[in-house]
Amino acid sequence: MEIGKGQMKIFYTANHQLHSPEFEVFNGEQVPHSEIPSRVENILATLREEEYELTPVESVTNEQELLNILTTIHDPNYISWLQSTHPTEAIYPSVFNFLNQQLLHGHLSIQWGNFCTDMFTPLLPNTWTVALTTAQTMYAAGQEILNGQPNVTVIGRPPGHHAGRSRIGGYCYLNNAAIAAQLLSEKGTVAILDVDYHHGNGTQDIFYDRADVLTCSIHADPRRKFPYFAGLENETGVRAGKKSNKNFPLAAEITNEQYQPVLEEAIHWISSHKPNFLIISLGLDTHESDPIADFKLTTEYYQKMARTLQQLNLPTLVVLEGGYSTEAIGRNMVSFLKGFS
Ligand code: OKP
Ligand code: ZN
Repeated sequence: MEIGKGQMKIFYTANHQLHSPEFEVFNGEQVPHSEIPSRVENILATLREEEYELTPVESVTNEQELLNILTTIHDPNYISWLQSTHPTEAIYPSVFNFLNQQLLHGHLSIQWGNFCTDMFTPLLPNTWTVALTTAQTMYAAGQEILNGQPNVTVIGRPPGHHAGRSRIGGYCYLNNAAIAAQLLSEKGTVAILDVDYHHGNGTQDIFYDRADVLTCSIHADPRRKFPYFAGLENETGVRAGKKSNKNFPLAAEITNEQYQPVLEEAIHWISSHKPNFLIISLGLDTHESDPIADFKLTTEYYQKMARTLQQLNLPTLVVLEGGYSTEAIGRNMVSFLKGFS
């Protein structure tokens, strides 16, 4: 057994393949969707080859508790609409709501535009079922942490960090990291560090006015990359959450050597707030081979990244966000997990 395997419990969603978007719309054109089942299948196959023990979460066993958490972190109107709407085909938004009214009427492509911010995030017949299973997996992972397991990883889809309180997008529907953060926040202060290539705007939005959940994101500068409308340094939180958000926007083609000091600065910022729990939004789209991103991190670097995160010496819950090289994603995940000891 590899060092660290016993210290790390790994959960995965058993039904993720039921959510399989075919295309996204960019500038009026249909392009193949990036957030596809083979991402997670590649990770699971590689982990099995490496003899990691994997625990599937098959069904939703805490639905009421989950809904309580989901309606705390998200707009209850969004959650009840998502739960009760049963599309029979893929729904893409046609018109976006730009005010705060909750007028829900018309074709589902109009209703979806009430909650959705882009044309990359279709609502599919099984989206709710799969997203809720991933939510259950996050709940189970959070409970493991509360029961004293030092490190837990969740391999699931769809990702969550672009899902905000009442506006979602970027392939995300329910904010997975926020689900665990909300659960853990009942027992202490939580820090969420988002190392996905893209800014974690949804996570930032949900906790922007709260001091009990710190949010920190290292990402491509939004002046040139998705989500475009958030992720600058001057977004630091409001009201009770003043100074509880920290953003590190970065230039293109960042290397291991350039990334490492930024990661250390992020860790320093987190440790100065003395949190009790750490959640890592792990996007593997920072890898040099990623087809939609342009950082230059190497497979070996993820091990160093994990070791660096361990300097915080906190119970740690890792959740998969992005990562679109369906060849390299499994190796990158194994490299990251090897950094835990
Ligand atoms: C989700 B996650 C490429 C456009 C991509 C959406 C990116 C969503 C990233 N055709 N735009 O943070 O990895
Ligand atoms: Zn990403």
